[in-house]
Amino acid sequence: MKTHYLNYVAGLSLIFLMASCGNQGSETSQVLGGSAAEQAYVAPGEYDEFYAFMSGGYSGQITAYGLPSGRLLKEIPVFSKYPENGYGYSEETKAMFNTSYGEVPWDDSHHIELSQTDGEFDGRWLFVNGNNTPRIARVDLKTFETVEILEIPDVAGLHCAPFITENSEYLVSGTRFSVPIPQKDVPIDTYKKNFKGLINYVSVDPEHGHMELAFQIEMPGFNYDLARNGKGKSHGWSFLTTYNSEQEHSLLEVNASQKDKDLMAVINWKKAEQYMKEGKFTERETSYFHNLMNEETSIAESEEKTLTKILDPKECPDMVYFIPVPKSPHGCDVDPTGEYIVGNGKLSADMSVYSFDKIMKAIEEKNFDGEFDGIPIISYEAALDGIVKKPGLGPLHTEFDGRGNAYTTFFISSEVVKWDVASKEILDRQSTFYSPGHLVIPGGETKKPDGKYLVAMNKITKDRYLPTGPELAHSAQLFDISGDKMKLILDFPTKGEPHYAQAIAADKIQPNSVKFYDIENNKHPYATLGESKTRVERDGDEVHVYMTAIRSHLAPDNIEGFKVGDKVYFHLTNLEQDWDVPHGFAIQGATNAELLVMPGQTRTLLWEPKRPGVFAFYCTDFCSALHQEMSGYARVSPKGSNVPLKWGLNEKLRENEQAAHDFYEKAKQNANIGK
Ligand code: RUQ
Ligand code: CUA
Repeated sequence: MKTHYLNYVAGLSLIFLMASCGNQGSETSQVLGGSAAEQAYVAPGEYDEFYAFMSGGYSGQITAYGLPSGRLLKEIPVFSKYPENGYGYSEETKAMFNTSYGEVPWDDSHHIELSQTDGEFDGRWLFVNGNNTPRIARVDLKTFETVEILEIPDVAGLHCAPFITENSEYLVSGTRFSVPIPQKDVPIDTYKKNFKGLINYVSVDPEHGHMELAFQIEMPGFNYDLARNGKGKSHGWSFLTTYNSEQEHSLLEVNASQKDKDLMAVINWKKAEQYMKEGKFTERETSYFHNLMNEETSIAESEEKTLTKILDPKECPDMVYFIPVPKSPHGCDVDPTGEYIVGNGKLSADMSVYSFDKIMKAIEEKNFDGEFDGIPIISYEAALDGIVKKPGLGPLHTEFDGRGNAYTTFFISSEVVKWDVASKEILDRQSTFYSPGHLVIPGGETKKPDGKYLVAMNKITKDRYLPTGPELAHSAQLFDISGDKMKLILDFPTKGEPHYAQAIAADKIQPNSVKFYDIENNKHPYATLGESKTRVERDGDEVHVYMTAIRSHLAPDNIEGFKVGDKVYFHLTNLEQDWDVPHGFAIQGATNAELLVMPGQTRTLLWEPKRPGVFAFYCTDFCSALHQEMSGYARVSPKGSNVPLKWGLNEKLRENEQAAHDFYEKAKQNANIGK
């Protein structure tokens, strides 16, 4: 018996292992014709038509690419500290990493969701989940900076997140792992009795984008995997796939794959709102952090919250239902009309497509097939619209082109398959190299997809690029989907392990992009708004340096009177009011990182000098022809010494504003030669 069981385990693993190498060989050196290359070509100086925002997976970050060129435009740090610009190291950004577990410098980010208005991307914000220490982050698309992180309490592995509703009312977020709630010390084999899963509704303030945990729904202890919200006619409903309806806690690979069907949760969130208004919730004590960048001071502020509101489906009838989905479902996607919901069973030979109208009818007629924990299970046949027969192996995710077609990735058979949503007929299939996870079509999850391109995000790279040791960059593949057949037009490497991406027309973001921060609005308490105000102040062991940067000098640039054991705070204000002129700041012996300060912004680096001497500091960003001159010295004396504080650029300039002005004008002219 035991051997038999183990063989079964080995067999299953093999299917997935084989997937990764299945397509190697014959097709790998497919040569692209000239016309294909032209389609992805964006000439020097030209802009791309779309932004694609890719999650970083285990990098915890987001990258922005241009489509169709596949050019990397920017890496946006979100959940991981980023010494490249001081995010998470500067005093202003440290609080973004606060959680109920203390400072957490990393996470695993999977799903990008762009804000929507009336079911279309509006280009305002971008949300992304942190899996490991459950959190949701918001990036402001005016500045491409992370401005808010909200922790989600009492969940584990926030994979099923942060799926947005059609007017950005909520970010729906389910727990991947069920856990004891509230957390307690219990034997793991009491799973069935003690473990529960929470589905979280995080509201988004329509004006400022601020997130708040509105309510949590306490669900049976399954694994909640992915979700989508209804749109148009199905607006007000959420659909979430689950696996492990077996409620096993070990060797899930086998034990959570026993049942023929798992369950998709169907939630009427308008009903949930009504129950919230009626006060049908219970409050639970917990702890979670809300970190928000103060727009005026540009300093992250952190607040611990201690209460959540829970809705129990047993007390709230007509709020939650289940529908059976064949075999370990993963993706769950709603078409642009809001009528069709695609449930992809990873181990199922077919794909089930459900009809929203039929689901509503089944609910009305109470066409149920029993219940689970008091939650009615809608009859599979009653909810089903139709089946896509033998589309491929290992279906994962589906997006839509707005012309009635769906595109699904198949991990095991390593392909993208195009099919007709209404007729379920398969129209085309193209290999990907290799084993795609998610795919993205610009606007492909909205009411109005821009069905021109499709990007498959592949999990395995193997022989697609020059080898770079054991680890290869993950590959993305761009297809032209404007014709009947999909056409591969570009391969490009990505950063981290992109799970999902969303792409949006550039003209929804580009006009609002901030070029520099208005220094008039800089309300940072340690800002130095003008070089005449630069100074150094001591308060016990703390020393505050009010420093400015403008091409091509830091002021002050000679500082004496630091002592071993001091905590020196360099508050650097970049006085530039021009696009693309950040200044950097680095000092020898700093054990954190550098600062990269945007024009008009103030950022602070803590330096704790460890030994006496004279230490150089300098600007790290090649900002002008005289960038190399942009440097200075800090003199450190032994602890207890009485060397007085002294600083300057040039004493004469500090006293005489006109002389200073002339000097800087001249300096600017010199510096601009090189820019
Ligand atoms: S998942 S590769 Cu983390 Cu969205 Cu399916
Ligand atoms: Cu400022 Cu280089």
